[in-house]
Amino acid sequence: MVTAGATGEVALTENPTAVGPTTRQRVFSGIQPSGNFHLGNYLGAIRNWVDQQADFDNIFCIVDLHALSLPTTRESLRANILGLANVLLASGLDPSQSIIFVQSDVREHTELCWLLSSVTQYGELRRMTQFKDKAGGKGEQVSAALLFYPVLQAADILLYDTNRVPVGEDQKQHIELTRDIGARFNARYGNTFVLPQPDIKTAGARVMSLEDPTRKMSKSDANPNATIALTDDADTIRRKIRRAVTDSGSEVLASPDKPALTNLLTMYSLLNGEPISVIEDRYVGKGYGAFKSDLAEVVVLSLAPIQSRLADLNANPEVARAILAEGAERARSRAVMKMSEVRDRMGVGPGWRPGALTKDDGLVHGERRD
Ligand code: AQP
Repeated sequence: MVTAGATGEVALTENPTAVGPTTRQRVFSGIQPSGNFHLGNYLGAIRNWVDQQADFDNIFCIVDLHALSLPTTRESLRANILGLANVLLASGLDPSQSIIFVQSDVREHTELCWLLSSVTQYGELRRMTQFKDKAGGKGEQVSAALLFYPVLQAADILLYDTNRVPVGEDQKQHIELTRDIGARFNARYGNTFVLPQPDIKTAGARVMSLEDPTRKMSKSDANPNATIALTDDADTIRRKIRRAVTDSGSEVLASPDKPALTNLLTMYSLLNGEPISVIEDRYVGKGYGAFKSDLAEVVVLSLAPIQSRLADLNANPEVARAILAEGAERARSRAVMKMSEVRDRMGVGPGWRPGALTKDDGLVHGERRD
């Protein structure tokens, strides 16, 4: 169904009851506080969130529960949560336009995850590429959370009647699974969830490792030279780009047989706004050295303002703490309403008791949470 929104935008929703004609489209996306945020996270996700936040009703979530799917410690998780909040704010997320909160502050995510597991197939989870990649070689030793991760992700998204999920290419399969889970629930229990669309930009959707252009740039890569961290200083960025692998030959061209150069040219183009063809023309006959050294300066200059704001925010952690606390309140008020509807549809919750109050009476979890 297609509806025109109050601000003139076109809303595409498959659950007409959940998003009305005067509502802006809802955007939800999450990011794990699992280490060093890199240029792939920025170009594939965060920058797109910032660029389009004025157009949508946005919810951005620091998904700490997802980060538990790989080994971590209490101290590093806490530090990473605050560090990530500061990265998001320094990159331009604006709490007056977007709800920014920590997943574990809204317990409805985990409750919905369990309820959705009843309409999720084990085979679907086992086939997820990210599970196979991250579990690779570890056999039976990986955490069950790694397998279950996409169900929690489906809960994160469906809980907020999300229309669009801006993500990098690596998350496309998980969003498709979210739609399958939501559709199965709707078929069994009646129209409850909006089925979201992935919002994947053509450029930057998959920034590749500097060490191996067949693998995506990833926080959990053991080799720090494979990624450009958003916190890398200028000399580190220059060194990493200088030693980044290149393809055979010496022409600066983006083509399928030049995956390393294609990756570097894409970064250059996304950061300075020039089309790849213009950049290719500039380096005809100049070789990889000149191109890499200019690319390093483009990256350094692009990250400098973010790093300067990040330094201020890191020195004032109370700013992010207050924003996250307020974001959790706003997210919770929406999640509570939705969970009340979901429990009622499924027949769990207080509805079985004679004379029990219903969601319309404001009763949730057997207690009032207004
Ligand atoms: N290399 C990438 N290129 C483009 N987009 C990327 N994203 C991640 N890597 C790239 C996008 O960043 C958002 C947040 O990702 P995440 O933290 O939830 O987890 P991830 O996708 O698993 O990212 P990482 O960096 O690989 O983290 P680890 O190693 O901890 O798993 C998502 O929108 C993702 O698409």
